[in-house]
Amino acid sequence: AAWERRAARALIALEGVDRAGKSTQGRRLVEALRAEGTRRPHLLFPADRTTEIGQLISSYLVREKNLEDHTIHLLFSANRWEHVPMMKEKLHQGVTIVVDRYAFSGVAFTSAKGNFCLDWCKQPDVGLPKPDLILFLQLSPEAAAERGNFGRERYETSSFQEKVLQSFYCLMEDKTLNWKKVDASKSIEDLHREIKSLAEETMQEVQNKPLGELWK
Ligand code: NYM
Ligand code: MG
Repeated sequence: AAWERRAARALIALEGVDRAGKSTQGRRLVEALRAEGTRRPHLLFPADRTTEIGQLISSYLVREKNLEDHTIHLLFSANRWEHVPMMKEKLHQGVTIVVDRYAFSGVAFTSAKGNFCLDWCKQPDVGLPKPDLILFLQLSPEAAAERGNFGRERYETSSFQEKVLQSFYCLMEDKTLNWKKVDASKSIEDLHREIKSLAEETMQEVQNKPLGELWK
């Protein structure tokens, strides 16, 4: 419908290895957009640990529970899909959504385990709302490890994160998606300014475009 296309919405995903600053930057971006009068910008964590599926994921990450590798992959995807009706409703109302991780984390982390092809990893997330902008917060695994709190959860080792980074680079070769790399070693403030201007640029551009479907 015409009203859907007129809505000034954008779906913006923040991606990167652990400790790159995605959550900090996500919060800062939503606060800044809100302060400048953007209508109800919304921050979402698709690795939302509060739902029933999210609680299973959480107990896996903190090593309370072991789950088979395909199973945990599908649970992460299910955790995104359970948010889709709400996301679509908001986007159609013209609300901008910032997601702290998305399907790209799903693919990058599972495929880093080896024995998984990228294509299998992508399938469960095919058809999700397509981000208008994917901000890749680039930080070396060594620099990430120095930021503290590293090594408590599953996946938090430099050697695994290095493999995750390689998987992200494969995903970034897809030119049908709007990837923008940003240098996450910068100060929080400088990085915030860069991210905010990229987000605002995207919000201007997508004003009249319909919502796309990921990897379709
Ligand atoms: N993670 C996150 C996955 O393995 N697959 C996914 O689909 C998503 C969204 O969960 N190490 C991993 C990456 C992180 C961990 O995420 C928890 P966060 O954003 O650090 O809470
Ligand atoms: Mg984490």
